[in-house]
Amino acid sequence: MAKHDTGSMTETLAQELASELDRNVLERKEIDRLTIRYPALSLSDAYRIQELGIELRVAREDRVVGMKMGLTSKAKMRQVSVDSPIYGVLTRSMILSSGAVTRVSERIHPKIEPEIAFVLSKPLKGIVSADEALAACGRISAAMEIIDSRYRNFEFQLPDVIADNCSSSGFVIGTGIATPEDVFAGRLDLGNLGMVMSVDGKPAQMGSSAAIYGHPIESLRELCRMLSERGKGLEKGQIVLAGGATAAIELKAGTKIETEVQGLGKVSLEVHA
Ligand code: OOG
Ligand code: MG
Repeated sequence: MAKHDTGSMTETLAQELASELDRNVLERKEIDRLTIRYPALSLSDAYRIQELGIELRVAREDRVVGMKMGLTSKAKMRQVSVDSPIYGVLTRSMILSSGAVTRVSERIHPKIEPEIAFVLSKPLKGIVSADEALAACGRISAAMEIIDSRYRNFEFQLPDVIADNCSSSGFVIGTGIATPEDVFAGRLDLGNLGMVMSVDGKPAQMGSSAAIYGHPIESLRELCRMLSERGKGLEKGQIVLAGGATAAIELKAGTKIETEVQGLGKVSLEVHA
């Protein structure tokens, strides 16, 4: 049997905690953060719990479609009092199409945040330059992520949120696209695009793509670096969310949420009870 790096935790306990969190997702139940019960939970343990949780979803016919970076902006780090970038896995069941209806009742205490998405046209792995990372992007789009921590009051420490697949619950990618050529040719200043997330037409959060790790492509490079530490990489066709540019806002029934990113167009969701 393959030997896994499980930090301080046994594989059996990691399995148990992955199943517990998986049930919380399915039953929309919140729990106290794991680090109350297991103060010694390491980052390595946490990524193993995340991995086992994704295996449970895949066993239910779900499929991995990409990765998300989290806590890449100061605004997000401040909101959750955790100050280190993290990554999670995106699966097919999380995909929403732009303009679609999404329901608060399918979740615990959802929030939404403005993001930028990359769809890779080539695999990407290890230590890569900004140009190499950009050249691997088939398209660049406006996006939003719905996050829904399985922890009470959205309160967690770094290992907790990693084990909980970085709070991911759903995401939507806009239909407007730009390409690496737009960036290389100077038509799109990817490192400083205005981003506005509106609720019922009124701006609720405003920021710049510069807030995402200094530049969204730096977030993609950092993801590759972090994945390579665990012997992993990104595959052709995978979607990458670079991380929220602003703090997230509560997802409220009866509202329409829209994000516009300069040069990348709009993306929206209708929120029902
Ligand atoms: C953690 C997930 C952070 C982002 O874009 O920064 C995240 C959380 O805020 O619950 O998705
Ligand atoms: Mg996010």
